[in-house]
Amino acid sequence: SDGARKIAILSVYDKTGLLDLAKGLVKHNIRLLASGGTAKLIREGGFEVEDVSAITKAPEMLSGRVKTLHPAVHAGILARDLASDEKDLAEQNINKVDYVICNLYPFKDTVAKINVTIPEAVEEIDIGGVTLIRAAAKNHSRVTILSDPEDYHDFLGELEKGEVTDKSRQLYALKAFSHTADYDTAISDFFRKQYAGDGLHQLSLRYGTNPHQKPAAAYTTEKPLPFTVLNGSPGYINLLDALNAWPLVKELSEALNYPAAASFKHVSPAGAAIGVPLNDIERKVYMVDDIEGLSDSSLAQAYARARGADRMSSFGDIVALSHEVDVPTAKIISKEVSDGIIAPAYQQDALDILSKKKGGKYLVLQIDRTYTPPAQESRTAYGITLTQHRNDAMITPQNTFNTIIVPKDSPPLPEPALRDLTVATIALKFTQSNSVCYALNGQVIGLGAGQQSRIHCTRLAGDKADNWWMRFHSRALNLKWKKGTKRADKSNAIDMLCSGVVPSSGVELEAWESKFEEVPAIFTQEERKEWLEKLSEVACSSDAFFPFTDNVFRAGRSGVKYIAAPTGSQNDQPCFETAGEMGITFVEQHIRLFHH
Ligand code: 93A
Repeated sequence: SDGARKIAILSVYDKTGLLDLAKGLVKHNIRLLASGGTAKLIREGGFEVEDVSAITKAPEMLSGRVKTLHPAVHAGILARDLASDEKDLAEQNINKVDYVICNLYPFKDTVAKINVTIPEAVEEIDIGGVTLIRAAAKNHSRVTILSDPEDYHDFLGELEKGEVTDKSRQLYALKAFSHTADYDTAISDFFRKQYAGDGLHQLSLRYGTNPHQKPAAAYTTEKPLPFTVLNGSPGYINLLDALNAWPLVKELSEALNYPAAASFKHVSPAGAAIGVPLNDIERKVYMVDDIEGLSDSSLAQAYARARGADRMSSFGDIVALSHEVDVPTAKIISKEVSDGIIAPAYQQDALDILSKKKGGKYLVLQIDRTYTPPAQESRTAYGITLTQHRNDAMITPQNTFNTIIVPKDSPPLPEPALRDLTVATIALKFTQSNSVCYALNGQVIGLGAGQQSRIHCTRLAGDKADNWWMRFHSRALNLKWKKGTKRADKSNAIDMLCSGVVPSSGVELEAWESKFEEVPAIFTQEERKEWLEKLSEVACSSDAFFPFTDNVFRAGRSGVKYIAAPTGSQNDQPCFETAGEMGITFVEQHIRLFHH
């Protein structure tokens, strides 16, 4: 036998560089075995090569579906330098294979063609090649696997020097494993589209972030999608909103043992709340005083609060609710401009109300409340895959806010403060960073999201909290609207009044005034100051430490009495001292909560 001669098996679809490689192998007295087309080309190039069938003693069959699939090939590749393996080979008269050169049928190119049929795609599913590659890569401690023609040159260089190093075989194996993984992903992607049907494992989306970003889809690989579409059809940003809003309300509801709601826009909450009962003034400010059955629905009150926090930002929101959606909640939503909803269940009557919204196109998603995402999450940015452990740190009133730094020897936080810090902090966990959130009465009252500097978050959130509170001023409560003024126009006009941006003259003033039967006086500086001083007991949370004392000062101006923030800034001490001087309780929150 010529057992001493090393053996290479070649089976390549892409025949680039094949002859140069064959030449190099032959030069080193390596015995070449190749599948049909590969052997033919090498032979025509003038190099000595045998057909794989020389060792399998079986012809290629089924029009090429079985070429290299044979124990003579795979035992030869997989055998280790073990006595028992040697014995097995000897009994079957099989020689060890030392080099495998293989690349696969062009499945990706084939399915990229328009109108490709399933039988055409099926024929491009490489079986024997993948098996060659996997077997050789598995046994890389002995076998070299070349799956990329670009590696031939360096490989021949190594052969020339003597032997292929362990390191090279490892890297070739790694490339081989990545190659087959990528190949299998392409196959499963194709069949998911063909067979999964819309909704089970994948969902076609109208478009991506923008209308020109097509095609777009959402999918899972192993388990089915954890939500179903009960009405409408989701867009890409709708899903980003829904899949951030749902875990927020789930966590909030579990942390505080209350139904919870969130109102999302552009992947950050505009509001989030638990169902603390509403008083009459709140009902009016949140425009829900006409909702039947509101007092009996904690969930409806949670949404009224979430939507009421920042009505401007909530325009066209994605709603998330922690509990089964009832009729009062659906009625509130039906009056608002909203894009969609995600919840674990719907009462039939509530679903009927929602399904009529937006001319029947209102998006209604039902999420499996038992769904837990995998621990590891990945995404790509500019073609690069980034992967990390999911942020599964839980924020709870019991465990998160125990380290009170200021005042010294402070008693434990009062229940409402603990509740509101929990609301603010869980909201931040699902808000684009940087972020700062103010909360009161079990709801967000001001949230500053996505600012590059912390003080801008603190100001933005503070200004929103101020604006929210101005809406409770008797003047804002008793506006005389012109008949037919729409809800959204009312919210816009109130926002201008409350944030003090009504111009003193011109068409913009006229436009604003046209909404009223009786034009309200704008707030003077003094009126504003006097009213804002009444805002107190506010909780404020920050997704990372305060770099400067300006944040503490700004928070204090909007009635903040409790601050929770991570520490670690050079200015921690001055921040603590400032809080102490302002009568603010400063709680160390140990987990940084950036979110992107
Ligand atoms: O249809 S296969 O999955 N059956 C096989 O046994 C097999 N062995 C190698 N295709 C198989 N191959 C593939 O054939 C290789 O991955 C390579 O892409 C191609 C090379 O065929 P040929 O040498 O006939 O050009």
